[in-house]
Order: sequence, then C-alpha cells, then structure tokens
Amino acid sequence: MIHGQNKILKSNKIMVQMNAKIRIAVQKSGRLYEDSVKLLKECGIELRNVKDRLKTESDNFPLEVFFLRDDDIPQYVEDGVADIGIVGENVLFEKNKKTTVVEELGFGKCRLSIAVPRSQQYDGVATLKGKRIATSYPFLVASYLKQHNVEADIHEISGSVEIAPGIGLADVVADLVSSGSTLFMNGLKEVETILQSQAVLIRNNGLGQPQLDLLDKLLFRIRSVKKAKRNKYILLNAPNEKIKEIIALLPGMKSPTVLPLAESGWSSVHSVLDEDAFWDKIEQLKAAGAQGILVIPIEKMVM
Ligand code: PRT
Ligand code: ZN
Repeated sequence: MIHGQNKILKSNKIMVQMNAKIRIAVQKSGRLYEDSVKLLKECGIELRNVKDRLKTESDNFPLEVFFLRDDDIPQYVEDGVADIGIVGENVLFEKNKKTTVVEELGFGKCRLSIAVPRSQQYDGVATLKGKRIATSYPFLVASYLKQHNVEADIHEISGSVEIAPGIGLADVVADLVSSGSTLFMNGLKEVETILQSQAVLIRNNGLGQPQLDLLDKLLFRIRSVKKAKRNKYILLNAPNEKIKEIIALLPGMKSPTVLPLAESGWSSVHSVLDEDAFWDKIEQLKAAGAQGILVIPIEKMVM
C-alpha cells in the first residue's frame, strides 16, 4: 500500500516537472520591448500573438510571457508573480527590490546623468549644493548625492524631465541619456554620470528546482546567441608557405580548419574572429599574405 502510494507520489512529481513552466516579465511596449522579444526569438522560442497582449505562451519552450510596464517588473519578480524578467538596470536599481541579476543582455544601453543649463558654470559635484534637481530616479540620485556629501533638493517628476530647467521647475536634471541629443536640444550639458545601464535578465530569489533548470536552459541559449554576435566566421585563401604565419594570427575555437584549394600550392583557412580585435586582425592577415577574405555572421555558437 505504502509502496503503491510512493509510486503515485513519484509519478505526480514527474508530471509536475514535465509540466513546469517558467514565467518571464518583459516590457509591454517601449524601448526594451523589441529587443526582448527578438532575444527570445533568437533563442528559438516562438511566441503566439505577441502584439497587444498581456500574456502569451510559447509552443516550443515551456515559457509564459507577461507584458508589463518596465517600472513594475522588479516588483513582480521579487513577489514571484513572474519567475524572471528583462529590465533596465536603471529601473532595477531605482526600485531596489530583492531579485538576482543573472545576465547582462547588451541592449537598452544608456546612462543616468546629471545635466545643467549650458550657460551655467559647473565646477564639480559640490556645485549641486542647494540646487533643485528634477528626476524620475529619486532613489539613485539621493544615493549619489549622499555618497558625495552634497545636499540638494530632489523633485521627482515622471516624464519630460529635460524641460524642467527651461520652465523654472528645477535648476538641474538627472535623466537617462543615450545619444545626448535630448539634452542638447534643451540647452543642457551633461556633467556627471550616476549609472551606466543596460538591460539585464533578473530572477526571483526563491525559484524552485524546475524553474532553475528551465532558467539554465534559457541562459545556455542566451549565451550562445550573445557569443555568436560577438564573433564572425572568417574564410581566406593563402599560399601554403604563408599558412603557418596566418594560423598564428587566428585564435579560432580550437584550431583553424585548413583545406587544400583546387589550385596547387594554395589553401583555404576557416576560423572564428572576435569582434573586438576584428579590424586589426584583418589587416595583419592581409599583410601576412591572406587573399579573398570572406567574413560571415554566425547565428549561434554552442560551446
Ligand atoms: O511604459 P513603460 O513604463 O514600460 O516605459 P518607459 O516610458 O518608462 O520606458 P522607455 O520605453 O522609454 O525605456 C525603457 C528603458 O529603456 C529604460 O528604462 C532604459 O533602461 C532604456 N533606455 C535606453 C532608455 C534610453 N536608452 C533613453 N534614451 N530610456 C529612455 N531614454 C530617453 C531618456 O529618458 C530621454 O528622454 O531618451 C531620451 C534621451 O535620449 P537621447 O538619445 O536624446 O540622449
Ligand atoms: Zn517606465
């Protein structure tokens, strides 16, 4: 009898694990939406009817997607309403919720900066003393001021922060900047950087084992996609006597593939190049005698 019950319990557990899902919160619309959905797609996760939905599921990965305002994502993940989420570090650190960052995603890059009217003299953080600072990031700005022992007045406003000095609402702003053109068009200059930010994948701190396993699977895919983006596949031809020198320039994954060409005395070399050193390497390869260099994007890199 007991033996039988155990069997049932065991098979129930397997059923639960088989049906386990992971729930991810992503921005409903806005600057992170497209890159977030694109990342899932590049991970081979197909989503049903993404547009204008609050929730959707994948048919080929046990993933449920909740579309939310980015400001709400840290709270939902802390509470476990969603297991994981994609959010900007700016929002994550401002909300100061208890979650864990599992991966930097490399998109949504911006910085939270302090900017003052262009005509205003600025001689370091002490200049901010007693100033009225308009921002949507009161927590981060207050922490920054405290760290620099400066007392100032923080005015929290939810949007169009950049116009605050122009309409006399504040002396200074602390806002997100990417190209800098918004500040420029509003007669402001960037004087301090409070935070460099990008989108990150966060997780709830108390995930169960089935969700941790699914997160591992997802992370493996995300890392393969990221790695592929940083690398290029390269093919080149070279006379055989130059091959040794050329190979020495190529790191490759293990060692480069060398294939003989139809023309005798020549070979084709295939390898993988890191984006960082890319142009330097190409020049060195040409100088070493490489010809007909082809560079091809890589879709996934599974290591
Ligand atoms: O509706 P919801 O609350 O979800 O969206 P939201 O309006 O609060 O956020 P959204 O979609 O504007 O931005 C989402 C996230 O994108 C931010 O939290 C950042 O993590 C990231 N991100 C990256 C940016 C920028 N770049 C950015 N440039 N968020 C906002 N901006 C704004 C900035 O506030 C300023 O108004 O763009 C303007 C400055 O841009 P430049 O290029 O002129 O410097
Ligand atoms: Zn928001």
